[in-house]
This record gives sequence, C-alpha cells and structure tokens, in this order.
Amino acid sequence: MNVSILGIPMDLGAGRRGVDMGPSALRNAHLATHLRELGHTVKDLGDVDVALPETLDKHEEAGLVFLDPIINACRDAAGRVAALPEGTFPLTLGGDHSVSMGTVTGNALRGNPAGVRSGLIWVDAHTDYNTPQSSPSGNIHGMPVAHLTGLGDPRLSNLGGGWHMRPEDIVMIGIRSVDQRERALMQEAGILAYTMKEVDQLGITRIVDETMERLGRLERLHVSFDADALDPGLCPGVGTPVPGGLTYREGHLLMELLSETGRVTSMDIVEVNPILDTRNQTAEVMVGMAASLLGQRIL
Ligand code: DIR
Ligand code: MN
Ligand code: MN
Ligand code: MN
Repeated sequence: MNVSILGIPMDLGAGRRGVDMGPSALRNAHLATHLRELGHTVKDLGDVDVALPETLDKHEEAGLVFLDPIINACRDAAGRVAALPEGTFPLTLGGDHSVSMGTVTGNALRGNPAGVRSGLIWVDAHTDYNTPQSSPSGNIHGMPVAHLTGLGDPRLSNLGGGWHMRPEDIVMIGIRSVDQRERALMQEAGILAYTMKEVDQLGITRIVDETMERLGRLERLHVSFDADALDPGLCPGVGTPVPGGLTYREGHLLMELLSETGRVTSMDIVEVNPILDTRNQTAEVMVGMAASLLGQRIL
C-alpha cells in the first residue's frame, strides 16, 4: 500500500506545551522504517505550517483558545489530505487532537463526493465532545468530535463546507473521562461509546464485532488514536493522563482486528508529548499501534 505521512505539529489546542513535537518523536521512533518493513511504500510529506504560541497573543474568543491559528492549520491539513490520490493511506501525526477536525474532514472529502459516508473510530480516554459552551477549559482539543458533527462554533464546524460526520457513524473506544455538560451532549447525540468498563466486561473482540456491525457498510473508516487511550503506565507522554487505560495487548488487538476488516482507509496518531515522556516510549508504542493497523493489506 502507499502510505503518506503528514505531520501537524500543533499544540495550540492543548492546555500543556509539547505535543507540537509529536511528529518529530514519531519519526524518531522509526515510523517510516517500520512501515516499509511491512512492505508498504511510504512517502513522508513533511509538516503542515502551524503558528507557534510564542508568536501569538494568547487570546480566548467565545470560549475558544487560539481559534484562528487552529482553523488555519486544520484547513491546511484538510486540503493536503483531500488532495492525496485515491488508494493512498494517509497517516497523519499530531499535534493535539484538534488536528483531527482537519484530517477527518480531508479524508471524508478526499477524491470527491459529498455522497460518500465515512465512519470514525475514536480511540481515546476522552470523548472530545465539548462545545465552547460546555468546555471547562476552552481547550479546542476537547472539542473536535462535537465540531465534526456540526455542533459548536460554526467557524470550526464548517471546515468541510456543508459536510458533517453523522453521530451514528462514530464509535468511541477507551473512554474514562467525560465532563459533566459534555456527557449530556454525548447522550443527546447518541454516539456509541465503549467505556473502559465495557472494555473490561465485553473485551476488545466483541467491541470490534459490534463496531463493524454499526460501521461495516460505510465506504471509508478513519481511526483517530489519542495516545492517552492507552494506560499512562505504558504511555506517560500525554498531557491529560487518566489511569486505567487500554493495555499494550488491548491496543494491539484492537488495531489487529481493525486491520483484518480491511475497511480502515486512514489514521491519526495524536497527543504524543515528548516533553512529558520517558525516553520516547510513548512514540515507540504508538508507532507499534500504527504498524499493527497497517500489518496487512488494507486497500
Ligand atoms: C477535557 C480534556 N475534557 C477538556 N480533554 C482532553 O478540556 O475538554 N481530550 N484531554 O483529549
Ligand atoms: Mn524502532
Ligand atoms: Mn483526544
Ligand atoms: Mn484524550
């Protein structure tokens, strides 16, 4: 398969500095080499330009911190991804999770057509379903899924023109931290979310089976993998660690089973923060997750 790597070195959406170095950390963990060893043709497209917070006034507008530069980076990322040829697998590297407003939009609109329905598998400790009104922090990385479904601030929810992700086409896995008002928005939207309790009770195999029952007929599936979904003992290099996360094997089994479906057409790796990490361990683990997802032919 042709895999195109694109970095979005942005930490404007997170409360702590350092996730802007995520793409470097992942490249230093030999991402491209590992994928080539699996037989893929890998092209690194470099990084999208992202403003540095030091060059900006920290301003909050309507409950959104660093709105304008985040819109610019997401729009660029969406354009770069959407322009990739059909049959290419975009592997996008964050950056904080707000980058996924751009990557998910770009992947959904790639090659075409408003008519194509895309599914989204959101692997995260958090649901990232805040709006500017519900967010306790104003940090946009807690808001990407809400904006992808059309909620929140129209400047962020209209990155794809009139396109929005349908809530019924989203499945979340690994959830264990949801803000009070965010919970109400999630329930209203009816998004299928597997909390850690369900991971414990049902196991990853059954969760993937049910996920494919829900999403298996869609033309494209995007996996957005936040490193904080994994247990902080395994992935300490994240800005908002929550105990009790996915184990190494649960993460790999999830990727392996999704790989076997042959339906996943793109992936993000986000929230890797080398400043908070131990000897680049989090990047190494996340490179392994990408390698498992791309461990056999998908397209
Ligand atoms: C929190 C943290 N729910 C917020 N969100 C994070 O600020 O909205 N998402 N860390 O990955
Ligand atoms: Mn290695
Ligand atoms: Mn996230
Ligand atoms: Mn998270």
